[in-house]
Amino acid sequence: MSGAAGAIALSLISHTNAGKTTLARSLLGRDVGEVRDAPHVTTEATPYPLIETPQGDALVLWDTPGFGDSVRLARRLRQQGNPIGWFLSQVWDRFRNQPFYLSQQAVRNVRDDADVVLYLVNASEAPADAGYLAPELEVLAWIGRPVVVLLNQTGRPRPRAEEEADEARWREALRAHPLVRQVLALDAFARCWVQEIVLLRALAPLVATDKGDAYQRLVGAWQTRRDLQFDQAMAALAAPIASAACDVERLANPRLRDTLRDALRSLVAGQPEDEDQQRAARALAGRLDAGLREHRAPDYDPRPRWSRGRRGARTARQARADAGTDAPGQGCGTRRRAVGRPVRPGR
Ligand SMILES: Nc1nc2c(ncn2[C@@H]2O[C@H](COP(=O)(O)OP(=O)(O)O)[C@@H](O)[C@H]2O)c(=O)[nH]1
Ligand SMILES: [Mg+2]
Repeated sequence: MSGAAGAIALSLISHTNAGKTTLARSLLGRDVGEVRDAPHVTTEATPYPLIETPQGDALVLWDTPGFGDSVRLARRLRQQGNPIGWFLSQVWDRFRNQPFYLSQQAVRNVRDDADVVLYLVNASEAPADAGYLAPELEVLAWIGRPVVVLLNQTGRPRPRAEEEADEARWREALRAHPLVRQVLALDAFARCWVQEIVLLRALAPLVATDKGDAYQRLVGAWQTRRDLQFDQAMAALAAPIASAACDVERLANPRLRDTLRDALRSLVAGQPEDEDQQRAARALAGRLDAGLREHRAPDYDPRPRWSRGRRGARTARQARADAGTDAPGQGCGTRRRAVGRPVRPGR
């Protein structure tokens, strides 16, 4: 291993329309490329920086056009002594031979740039129904980069046992392909952010030894970034909730002031609630809602913190101060408002 700065590239590959660009957007936290439910929407391989370190390391995510017409592609390649060399040397017409033209871009990207291939499959279908699977893995095997299969389109989170059964089914179906080193669930829509670090750690043994130190630094930087985002999100939630806990809404009839809790119980029991209490509850809920929107976490800045100068040194508290909001716990009383008719003294 070496301590020198390193660049590591992950290539998103799949059959066209499996969700590569969507997953790239989830991982990058911004809208890149074009997403559409149609084949061949992405037409070129594009690199996006995922994370960098102060030492100059860079982790890059490539979004690619992926494969089209895979069965015919593998059949044509099988006829060649040097399938990948032959395929890349051909000039495919961009319009008449679009699936081959775009597959060529994906193949070139894997051969020239990828350290590890992230190969997506549409896990809403059974492995046996995925006719593209065997030919595409055959093409990837000819290139020879390590492959991690990501189960995409898994749908809403389900009981863990069901998800594990799905993973086991795909692992079994992929057992015959030694280039597949891992099978992990990572749905672009339903994924939990904790899964990202699981994925990055799973890639560590697949990265070339001379890039190992750089990769470890990048994984550490990713974890730090996510921890910071988590803290910001918690602070953004805590402040308005603390304000709401101390908020007051005065009722028009002071005799009812102390009966709000009883009224809510009545409501649960199906009895009509007092109109003024309803108004008060709506006002409190409205202010909590406005507070949550107002206190939202500062927009995420994808640049590494060390490269952001003074702005990068902002803490969550400063960010809230910039937005003119209170830190959690400091809002009690300061944002208290009395809406509605004032209470007369002595009542
Ligand atoms: N349900 C579901 N749909 C997805 C997911 N990922 C992508 N899609 C949909 O699949 C279609 C193709 O996605 P896209 O990212 O353009 O695929 P690409 O051709 O592989 O880049 C779009 O309609 C996406 O909304 C996913 O994780 N779950
Ligand atoms: Mg795409």
